Amino acid sequence: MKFTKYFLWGGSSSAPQTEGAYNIDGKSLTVADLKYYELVLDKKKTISEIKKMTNSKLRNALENFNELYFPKRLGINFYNTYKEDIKLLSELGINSFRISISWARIIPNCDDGVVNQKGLEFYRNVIMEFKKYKIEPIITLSHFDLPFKIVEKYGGWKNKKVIDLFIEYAKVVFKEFKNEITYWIPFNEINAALFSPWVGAGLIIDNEDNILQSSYISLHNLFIANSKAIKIAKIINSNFKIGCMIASFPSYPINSKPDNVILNQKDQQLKMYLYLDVMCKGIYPNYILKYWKDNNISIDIKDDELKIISNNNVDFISFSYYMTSINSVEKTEEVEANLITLSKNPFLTENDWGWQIDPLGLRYILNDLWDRYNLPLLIAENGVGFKDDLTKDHKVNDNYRISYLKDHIEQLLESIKDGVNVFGYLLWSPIDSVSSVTNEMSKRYGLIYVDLDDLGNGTNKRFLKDSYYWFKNYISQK
Ligand code: BGP
Repeated sequence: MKFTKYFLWGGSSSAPQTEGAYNIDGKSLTVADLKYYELVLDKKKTISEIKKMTNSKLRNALENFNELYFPKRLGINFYNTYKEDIKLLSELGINSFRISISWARIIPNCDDGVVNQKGLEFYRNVIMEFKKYKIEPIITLSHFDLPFKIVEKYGGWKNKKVIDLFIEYAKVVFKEFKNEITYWIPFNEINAALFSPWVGAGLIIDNEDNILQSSYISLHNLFIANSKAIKIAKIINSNFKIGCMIASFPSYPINSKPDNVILNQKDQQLKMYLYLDVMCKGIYPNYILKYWKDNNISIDIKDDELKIISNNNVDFISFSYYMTSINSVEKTEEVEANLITLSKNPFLTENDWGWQIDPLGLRYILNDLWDRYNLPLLIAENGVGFKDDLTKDHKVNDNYRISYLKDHIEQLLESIKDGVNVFGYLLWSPIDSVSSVTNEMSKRYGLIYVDLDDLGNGTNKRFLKDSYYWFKNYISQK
């Protein structure tokens, strides 16, 4: 059995992790531009500490604006190298690529309606460059780079006014690219609002009396924005396909003890199903209403907002898949994943960051989501971070990455045989970029090596890893 010729083989990236040029051609600051490289100050910093934004960290970032190192301001300089990079991507043989557009490039002041033509021009050039090679661009409108002005002036996504500001931005982009783009994803990993409130919702942790409540309020506003974006998108072009995107955290009960099984079920509701139930079915399920009540969380949800959510659901589901975890009522060994802390499964191996490798988990989540929602599925991110060694003759022997990808793609194929409707597989990420959470370069996902280190030193040249040749050959036979 083969993949159909329409299957999207591609890659994924984000503006803050690749573009650089953070203050060029009219772009304003984003929440990503204010994350300095904390591991250089303290190697022992945990992911949970790094991902949080506090007032003292923000002050430090603003007061030492030019002294501290902020990796996402440089990215991999894609703003200037996109032509060469897209050429290398085209030679890989892929037919789709997911990029994100930075709101701060399009409407830098966020609330004055002034559209920055240079921002639009950059993305038009990038989109046309992909199209030149017959690579279908897939667009995310917000990938962990909320404009900082939204934080300063409105306090982040917990403020309902942000919904309309986002819709103004979305409208500009939908109209501009109404003939070029089919697939749109309004928000990357929308569940990050709960698990990583700075990048997901623009919340400063110590400004909130009840961060859990503020995160759920923000999430509700994100859901309204998602539905309003769908509504407006379909008016602009009824052929647009709009998808939601979550970070998937599939998990297994540690054993068949009923307490563990029910714990696992509750865990999956809060980590994954809630977001999909709202964006795919248009309802707030009872389990979340009960959870809010039990935890004294009060959210002002208006009837007309529920109506918007219920009337405007997504066309497809996209998700990132990196690892699975387990649930147990007893304490077990843990690992910090990109957004949350997860319990380790003793049957799995792991990468240098302790992220567990579970190809079968991909088949499991694909079947699970298809059975539950019956919507086409797109794997928007899958890959693994490793430390790579560049040899003197500029090669990277990354058999570990090849094994990872091969095993995952085999399970993807199994899920298609199971009857799952999955229409694409996007690698995170074909080209090395700055890590989303830890802001380091040495956590490399690419098939293309970028010669930059954690402090931005290096030639910034690109070199092809062994996995590049392997992947190219592999997909050409699929
Ligand atoms: C997801 C993000 C990506 C990506 C990935 C890997 O949460 O959507 O932007 O970076 O995680 O995480 P990291 O780069 O921190 O290893």
